[in-house]
Amino acid sequence: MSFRNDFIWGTATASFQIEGAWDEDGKSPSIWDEYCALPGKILDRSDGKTACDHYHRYEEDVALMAQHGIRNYRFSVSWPRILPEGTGKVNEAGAAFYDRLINCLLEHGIRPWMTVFHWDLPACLEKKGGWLNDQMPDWFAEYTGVLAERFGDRVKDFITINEPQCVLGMGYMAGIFAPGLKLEVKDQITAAHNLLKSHGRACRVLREKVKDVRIGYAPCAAPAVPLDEANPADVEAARKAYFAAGGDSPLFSVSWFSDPAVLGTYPEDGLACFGQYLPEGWKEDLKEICQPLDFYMQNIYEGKQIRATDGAGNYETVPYPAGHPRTACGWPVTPRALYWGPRFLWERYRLPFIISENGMSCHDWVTPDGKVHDPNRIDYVRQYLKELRRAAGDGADIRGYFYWSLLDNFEWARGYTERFGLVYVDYATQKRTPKDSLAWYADVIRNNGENL
Ligand code: GCO
Repeated sequence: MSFRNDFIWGTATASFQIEGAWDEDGKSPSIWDEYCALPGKILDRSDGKTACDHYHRYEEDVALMAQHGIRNYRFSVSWPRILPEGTGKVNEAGAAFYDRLINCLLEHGIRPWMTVFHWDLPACLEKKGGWLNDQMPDWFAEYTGVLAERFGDRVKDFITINEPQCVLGMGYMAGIFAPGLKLEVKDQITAAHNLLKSHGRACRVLREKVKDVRIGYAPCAAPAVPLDEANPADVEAARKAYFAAGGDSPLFSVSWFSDPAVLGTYPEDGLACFGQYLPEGWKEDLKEICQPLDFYMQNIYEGKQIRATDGAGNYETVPYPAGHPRTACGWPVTPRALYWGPRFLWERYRLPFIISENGMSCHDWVTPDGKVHDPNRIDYVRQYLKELRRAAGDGADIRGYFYWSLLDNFEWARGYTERFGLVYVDYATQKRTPKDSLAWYADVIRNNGENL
């Protein structure tokens, strides 16, 4: 089995994690700028003030992609760089940076994939309530409209929101991501509904303003994987677990954030638990939330093993055994997640599917030969891609794969302690060193995955 001839091979980054220039050329603070300044929030007490200095070094980074045959690049826009007040006046210097970046990508034959929102909300909007404010869909639509008008002549692929589960689950419930809130479930549901309305509004704006636009949406998950693939009960149990939305909160659910956007309904089990908290008129809102999508995407790094416990649809999660392979940040290596996740998602949503993020953190460093040898990353990606290809072979409409990430970068609350990049970044000198995995990935792209 091969990947499609037009398979989309790419790499992904995010504005706050690589750009730096946190207060340059008119950019206002994001919630992550403010969160990093709070004591004890970031593991190594770092911040995104400089990050990979991509704001100034983008040409070098684009050239690295071009030299390795990478033809698709997923990046996000910093909302407070474009609209320092959240809405209203456009910061021309901020818009000019993205013009330069997009033009540079196109000059190198690289297709830009623009993520509208990857967590760096303008702090001034959070001060007005952020996702809890019912005006957020209007603010989000206005921001998206600026991106469409300014860049839609050259950018045709947009992703509305990256990982709604982390935006709200980590930022508004667990309180370990910016802005560090721990809201009650009613407010969680309000925020999630506003986020879904924002997604829908953004889709409509992009359809109206960008000719030939293609729109994606990128939730995340740790897919449920049947312990025994040959046991239909385990497969059914895994499918049920993957789309479950009940329990204490739906903010880490796949279906709570995806069913409304793709199917135009909230999941029944979630409604049974949380429907009481939905705002007046929520059913009507679903018409605005559910907009045509060209791609359903998901960020997948690991999976959880599920076993049926009886014939009545009950199941349990089976922990990985002691010593199971794990990445540098402790995530279990589970290649089958890239078979079962895409397969279950294709069966439920019937949309062309793209892995918007997959990759691993390794304990990388530059060795005396001046190189960075990362055989674990190569083997991880090889194994995961073979499973993704198996899913395609079994009928799922798999369209593409974006490796996370092009560069080592700011890993949110873990600061710079994790290195996910295909390119090593020495943060003291900003020197880039391509890792062995970058040349390997270039070869995979050249052969369209035939040589895995
Ligand atoms: C996410 C984010 C990325 C992370 C990456 C590694 O999926 O959490 O989209 O910004 O850096 O996934 O955790």
